[in-house]
Amino acid sequence: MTIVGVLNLTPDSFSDGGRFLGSGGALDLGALLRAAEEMVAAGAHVLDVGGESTRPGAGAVSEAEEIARVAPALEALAKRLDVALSVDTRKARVAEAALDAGASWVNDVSGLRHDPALAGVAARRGAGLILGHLRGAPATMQRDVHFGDVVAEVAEELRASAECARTAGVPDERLAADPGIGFGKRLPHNLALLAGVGRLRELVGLPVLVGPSRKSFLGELTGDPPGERDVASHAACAVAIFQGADAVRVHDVPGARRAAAVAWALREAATPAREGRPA
Ligand code: HH2
Repeated sequence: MTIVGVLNLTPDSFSDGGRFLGSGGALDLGALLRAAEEMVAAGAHVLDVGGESTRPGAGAVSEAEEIARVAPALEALAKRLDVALSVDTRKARVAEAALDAGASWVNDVSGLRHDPALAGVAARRGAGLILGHLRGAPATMQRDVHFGDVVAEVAEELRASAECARTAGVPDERLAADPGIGFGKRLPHNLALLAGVGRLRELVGLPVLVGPSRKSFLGELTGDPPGERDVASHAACAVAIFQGADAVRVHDVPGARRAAAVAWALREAATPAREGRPA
Protein backbone atom coordinates (compact mmCIF):
# COMPACT_ATOMS: atom_id res chain seq x y z
CA MET A 1 0.00 0.00 0.00
CA THR A 2 1.59 3.25 -1.14
CA ILE A 3 0.71 6.70 0.14
CA VAL A 4 1.58 9.58 -2.15
CA GLY A 5 1.62 13.04 -0.54
CA VAL A 6 0.68 16.06 -2.68
CA LEU A 7 2.96 19.13 -2.76
CA ASN A 8 1.61 21.72 -5.19
CA LEU A 9 3.94 24.61 -6.01
CA THR A 10 1.27 26.48 -7.93
CA PRO A 11 -0.57 29.71 -7.18
CA ASP A 12 -3.90 28.26 -8.35
CA SER A 13 -4.33 24.60 -7.33
CA PHE A 14 -7.93 24.01 -6.30
CA SER A 15 -7.35 23.21 -2.62
CA ASP A 16 -3.80 24.25 -1.70
CA GLY A 17 -2.74 26.85 -4.30
CA GLY A 18 -0.14 29.32 -3.03
CA ARG A 19 0.60 27.29 0.11
CA PHE A 20 4.37 27.35 -0.48
CA LEU A 21 4.66 30.74 -2.13
CA GLY A 22 6.06 33.67 -0.18
CA SER A 23 5.79 37.37 -0.91
CA GLY A 24 6.05 38.16 -4.63
CA GLY A 25 5.12 34.59 -5.50
CA ALA A 26 8.60 33.13 -4.85
CA LEU A 27 8.93 29.59 -3.48
CA ASP A 28 9.08 29.45 0.33
CA LEU A 29 11.57 26.60 0.52
CA GLY A 30 11.51 26.45 4.32
CA ALA A 31 7.73 25.96 4.37
CA LEU A 32 7.97 23.31 1.64
CA LEU A 33 10.69 21.33 3.45
CA ARG A 34 8.77 21.48 6.73
CA ALA A 35 5.59 20.20 5.08
CA ALA A 36 7.53 17.49 3.23
CA GLU A 37 9.25 16.32 6.42
CA GLU A 38 5.89 16.16 8.18
CA MET A 39 4.43 14.08 5.37
CA VAL A 40 7.32 11.60 5.47
CA ALA A 41 7.14 11.37 9.28
CA ALA A 42 3.40 10.74 8.95
CA GLY A 43 3.92 7.81 6.57
CA ALA A 44 4.13 9.10 2.97
CA HIS A 45 6.10 6.76 0.70
CA VAL A 46 6.25 9.16 -2.25
CA LEU A 47 5.98 12.96 -2.52
CA ASP A 48 4.35 14.23 -5.72
CA VAL A 49 5.51 17.72 -6.70
CA GLY A 50 3.38 19.70 -9.15
CA GLY A 51 4.01 23.00 -10.97
CA GLU A 52 0.81 23.23 -13.01
CA SER A 53 -2.75 23.02 -11.76
CA THR A 54 -4.98 20.63 -13.69
CA ARG A 55 -8.25 21.84 -12.18
CA PRO A 56 -10.97 22.61 -14.75
CA GLY A 57 -10.29 26.03 -16.25
CA ALA A 58 -6.75 26.41 -14.84
CA GLY A 59 -4.45 28.73 -16.81
CA ALA A 60 -1.71 27.25 -19.03
CA VAL A 61 1.85 27.27 -17.67
CA SER A 62 4.87 27.40 -20.01
CA GLU A 63 7.50 24.65 -19.86
CA ALA A 64 10.10 27.13 -18.61
CA GLU A 65 7.81 28.36 -15.82
CA GLU A 66 6.87 24.83 -14.79
CA ILE A 67 10.55 23.78 -14.68
CA ALA A 68 11.40 26.90 -12.64
CA ARG A 69 8.71 25.91 -10.14
CA VAL A 70 9.53 22.22 -9.69
CA ALA A 71 13.26 21.71 -10.34
CA PRO A 72 14.75 23.74 -7.43
CA ALA A 73 12.15 22.27 -5.06
CA LEU A 74 12.92 18.70 -6.12
CA GLU A 75 16.66 19.32 -5.74
CA ALA A 76 16.16 20.60 -2.19
CA LEU A 77 13.79 17.76 -1.29
CA ALA A 78 16.18 15.13 -2.71
CA LYS A 79 19.04 16.56 -0.65
CA ARG A 80 17.05 16.70 2.58
CA LEU A 81 14.80 13.61 2.52
CA ASP A 82 15.15 9.90 1.98
CA VAL A 83 11.86 9.41 0.12
CA ALA A 84 10.84 8.73 -3.48
CA LEU A 85 9.95 11.90 -5.41
CA SER A 86 7.50 12.18 -8.25
CA VAL A 87 6.80 15.07 -10.62
CA ASP A 88 3.21 15.79 -11.61
CA THR A 89 3.57 16.92 -15.23
CA ARG A 90 2.20 16.22 -18.71
CA LYS A 91 5.32 17.54 -20.48
CA ALA A 92 8.43 15.60 -21.55
CA ARG A 93 10.86 18.49 -21.02
CA VAL A 94 9.55 19.18 -17.55
CA ALA A 95 9.80 15.47 -16.72
CA GLU A 96 13.40 15.40 -17.93
CA ALA A 97 14.36 18.42 -15.79
CA ALA A 98 12.57 16.95 -12.77
CA LEU A 99 14.39 13.62 -13.15
CA ASP A 100 17.68 15.55 -13.35
CA ALA A 101 16.70 17.30 -10.12
CA GLY A 102 16.05 14.09 -8.19
CA ALA A 103 12.60 12.74 -9.08
CA SER A 104 12.33 9.03 -9.85
CA TRP A 105 8.63 8.92 -10.90
CA VAL A 106 6.66 10.87 -13.49
CA ASN A 107 2.94 11.33 -12.85
CA ASP A 108 1.20 12.17 -16.14
CA VAL A 109 -2.53 12.80 -15.63
CA SER A 110 -3.02 12.73 -19.42
CA GLY A 111 -1.70 9.16 -19.81
CA LEU A 112 0.80 10.20 -22.55
CA ARG A 113 -1.94 11.89 -24.63
CA HIS A 114 -0.67 15.44 -24.05
CA ASP A 115 2.99 14.76 -24.91
CA PRO A 116 3.79 11.25 -26.16
CA ALA A 117 7.54 12.06 -25.98
CA LEU A 118 7.22 11.74 -22.21
CA ALA A 119 7.22 7.93 -22.57
CA GLY A 120 10.69 7.99 -24.16
CA VAL A 121 12.01 10.15 -21.32
CA ALA A 122 10.68 7.73 -18.69
CA ALA A 123 12.13 4.75 -20.60
CA ARG A 124 15.57 6.27 -21.12
CA ARG A 125 15.85 7.47 -17.55
CA GLY A 126 14.53 4.29 -15.92
CA ALA A 127 11.78 6.29 -14.21
CA GLY A 128 8.46 5.02 -12.89
CA LEU A 129 5.43 6.29 -14.80
CA ILE A 130 1.89 6.87 -13.53
CA LEU A 131 -0.59 6.91 -16.39
CA GLY A 132 -3.74 8.90 -15.66
CA HIS A 133 -7.03 8.77 -17.53
CA LEU A 134 -8.16 12.04 -19.05
CA ARG A 135 -10.25 12.67 -22.16
CA GLY A 136 -9.36 15.96 -23.84
CA ALA A 137 -7.59 18.65 -21.80
CA PRO A 138 -8.07 19.92 -18.23
CA ALA A 139 -9.46 23.26 -19.47
CA THR A 140 -12.39 21.63 -21.28
CA MET A 141 -12.69 18.16 -19.74
CA GLN A 142 -15.97 18.73 -17.87
CA ARG A 143 -17.87 19.96 -20.96
CA ASP A 144 -18.80 16.82 -22.87
CA VAL A 145 -18.82 13.83 -20.55
CA HIS A 146 -20.22 10.60 -22.00
CA PHE A 147 -19.63 7.12 -20.65
CA GLY A 148 -21.54 3.86 -20.87
CA ASP A 149 -19.69 1.30 -18.72
CA VAL A 150 -17.25 3.81 -17.26
CA VAL A 151 -14.96 1.18 -15.67
CA ALA A 152 -14.59 -0.75 -18.94
CA GLU A 153 -14.08 2.38 -21.05
CA VAL A 154 -11.53 3.93 -18.72
CA ALA A 155 -9.71 0.58 -18.51
CA GLU A 156 -9.59 0.33 -22.31
CA GLU A 157 -8.11 3.82 -22.64
CA LEU A 158 -5.60 3.14 -19.86
CA ARG A 159 -4.57 -0.06 -21.65
CA ALA A 160 -3.84 2.06 -24.75
CA SER A 161 -1.70 4.44 -22.65
CA ALA A 162 0.17 1.46 -21.17
CA GLU A 163 0.80 0.08 -24.66
CA CYS A 164 2.41 3.43 -25.68
CA ALA A 165 4.61 3.28 -22.60
CA ARG A 166 5.66 -0.31 -23.30
CA THR A 167 6.39 0.48 -26.95
CA ALA A 168 8.68 3.30 -25.79
CA GLY A 169 10.49 0.84 -23.51
CA VAL A 170 8.96 1.33 -20.06
CA PRO A 171 8.58 -2.11 -18.45
CA ASP A 172 5.41 -3.07 -16.56
CA GLU A 173 7.29 -3.09 -13.21
CA ARG A 174 7.63 0.68 -13.54
CA LEU A 175 4.05 1.42 -14.60
CA ALA A 176 0.92 2.28 -12.61
CA ALA A 177 -2.54 3.25 -13.85
CA ASP A 178 -4.92 5.89 -12.46
CA PRO A 179 -8.61 6.24 -13.44
CA GLY A 180 -8.36 10.04 -13.14
CA ILE A 181 -10.98 10.75 -10.50
CA GLY A 182 -12.53 14.15 -11.30
CA PHE A 183 -10.85 14.39 -14.69
CA GLY A 184 -13.70 14.68 -17.20
CA LYS A 185 -16.07 12.67 -15.00
CA ARG A 186 -19.28 13.42 -13.16
CA LEU A 187 -20.34 12.21 -9.72
CA PRO A 188 -21.72 8.80 -10.81
CA HIS A 189 -18.58 8.09 -12.87
CA ASN A 190 -16.26 8.94 -9.97
CA LEU A 191 -18.27 6.72 -7.64
CA ALA A 192 -18.36 3.82 -10.11
CA LEU A 193 -14.60 4.04 -10.64
CA LEU A 194 -13.79 4.05 -6.91
CA ALA A 195 -16.24 1.26 -6.11
CA GLY A 196 -15.10 -0.69 -9.20
CA VAL A 197 -11.36 -0.23 -8.81
CA GLY A 198 -10.80 -3.99 -8.36
CA ARG A 199 -12.37 -4.70 -11.75
CA LEU A 200 -10.42 -1.83 -13.30
CA ARG A 201 -7.19 -3.25 -11.92
CA GLU A 202 -7.91 -6.67 -13.43
CA LEU A 203 -8.85 -5.19 -16.81
CA VAL A 204 -5.75 -2.97 -17.00
CA GLY A 205 -3.33 -5.49 -15.47
CA LEU A 206 -1.28 -2.88 -13.60
CA PRO A 207 -1.18 -1.53 -10.04
CA VAL A 208 -3.77 1.22 -9.61
CA LEU A 209 -3.39 4.58 -7.90
CA VAL A 210 -6.44 6.74 -7.11
CA GLY A 211 -6.60 10.45 -6.30
CA PRO A 212 -10.00 11.40 -4.88
CA SER A 213 -8.46 13.80 -2.34
CA ARG A 214 -10.60 16.95 -1.77
CA LYS A 215 -12.21 16.70 -5.22
CA SER A 216 -15.50 18.35 -6.10
CA PHE A 217 -17.54 15.12 -6.15
CA LEU A 218 -16.87 14.94 -2.39
CA GLY A 219 -18.19 18.48 -2.08
CA GLU A 220 -21.32 17.40 -3.98
CA LEU A 221 -21.85 14.60 -1.46
CA THR A 222 -21.05 16.54 1.74
CA GLY A 223 -21.59 20.22 0.92
CA ASP A 224 -18.06 20.98 2.19
CA PRO A 225 -15.55 23.36 0.52
CA PRO A 226 -12.18 21.92 -0.69
CA GLY A 227 -10.26 22.73 2.51
CA GLU A 228 -12.75 20.76 4.62
CA ARG A 229 -12.92 17.57 2.58
CA ASP A 230 -10.19 15.49 4.24
CA VAL A 231 -12.52 13.21 6.21
CA ALA A 232 -14.57 12.58 3.06
CA SER A 233 -11.31 11.96 1.16
CA HIS A 234 -10.23 9.34 3.68
CA ALA A 235 -13.57 7.57 3.35
CA ALA A 236 -13.17 7.47 -0.44
CA CYS A 237 -9.57 6.24 -0.20
CA ALA A 238 -10.50 3.57 2.35
CA VAL A 239 -13.21 2.15 0.11
CA ALA A 240 -10.91 2.21 -2.92
CA ILE A 241 -8.16 0.40 -0.99
CA PHE A 242 -10.65 -2.18 0.24
CA GLN A 243 -11.78 -2.70 -3.35
CA GLY A 244 -8.23 -3.18 -4.68
CA ALA A 245 -6.38 0.13 -5.06
CA ASP A 246 -2.61 -0.15 -4.55
CA ALA A 247 -1.87 3.53 -3.91
CA VAL A 248 -3.65 6.75 -2.95
CA ARG A 249 -2.61 10.35 -3.71
CA VAL A 250 -3.61 12.60 -0.81
CA HIS A 251 -3.22 16.06 0.69
CA ASP A 252 -3.63 14.93 4.33
CA VAL A 253 -1.10 12.15 4.89
CA PRO A 254 -1.63 11.51 8.64
CA GLY A 255 -5.35 10.86 8.18
CA ALA A 256 -4.86 8.86 4.99
CA ARG A 257 -2.31 6.59 6.65
CA ARG A 258 -4.76 5.71 9.41
CA ALA A 259 -7.64 5.15 7.00
CA ALA A 260 -5.39 3.04 4.76
CA ALA A 261 -4.21 0.88 7.66
CA VAL A 262 -7.80 -0.06 8.54
CA ALA A 263 -8.93 -0.52 4.92
CA TRP A 264 -5.90 -2.69 4.16
CA ALA A 265 -6.49 -4.90 7.19
CA LEU A 266 -10.14 -5.33 6.20
CA ARG A 267 -9.13 -6.19 2.63
CA GLU A 268 -6.75 -8.87 3.88
CA ALA A 269 -9.43 -10.25 6.22
CA ALA A 270 -11.92 -10.39 3.34
CA THR A 271 -9.57 -12.21 0.95
CA PRO A 272 -7.54 -14.69 3.00
CA ALA A 273 -7.06 -17.17 0.16
CA ARG A 274 -5.87 -14.59 -2.34
CA GLU A 275 -3.42 -13.14 0.17
CA GLY A 276 -2.01 -16.62 0.76
CA ARG A 277 -3.17 -16.77 4.39
CA PRO A 278 -5.15 -19.50 6.08
CA ALA A 279 -8.89 -18.86 6.08
N1 HH2 B 1 -5.29 14.80 -9.34
C1 HH2 B 1 -4.77 16.04 -9.40
C2 HH2 B 1 -3.44 16.23 -9.82
N2 HH2 B 1 -2.67 15.17 -10.13
N3 HH2 B 1 -2.37 12.85 -10.37
C3 HH2 B 1 -2.86 11.62 -10.31
N4 HH2 B 1 -2.09 10.56 -10.63
N5 HH2 B 1 -4.16 11.37 -9.94
C4 HH2 B 1 -5.02 12.38 -9.60
O1 HH2 B 1 -6.19 12.11 -9.29
C5 HH2 B 1 -4.51 13.73 -9.66
C6 HH2 B 1 -3.16 13.93 -10.06
C7 HH2 B 1 -5.60 17.22 -9.02
O2 HH2 B 1 -5.45 17.51 -7.66
P1 HH2 B 1 -4.48 18.65 -7.08
O3 HH2 B 1 -3.05 18.37 -7.42
O4 HH2 B 1 -4.75 18.80 -5.64
O5 HH2 B 1 -4.99 19.98 -7.75
P2 HH2 B 1 -4.46 20.87 -8.95
O6 HH2 B 1 -4.47 20.06 -10.20
O7 HH2 B 1 -5.45 22.01 -8.98
O8 HH2 B 1 -3.06 21.32 -8.65
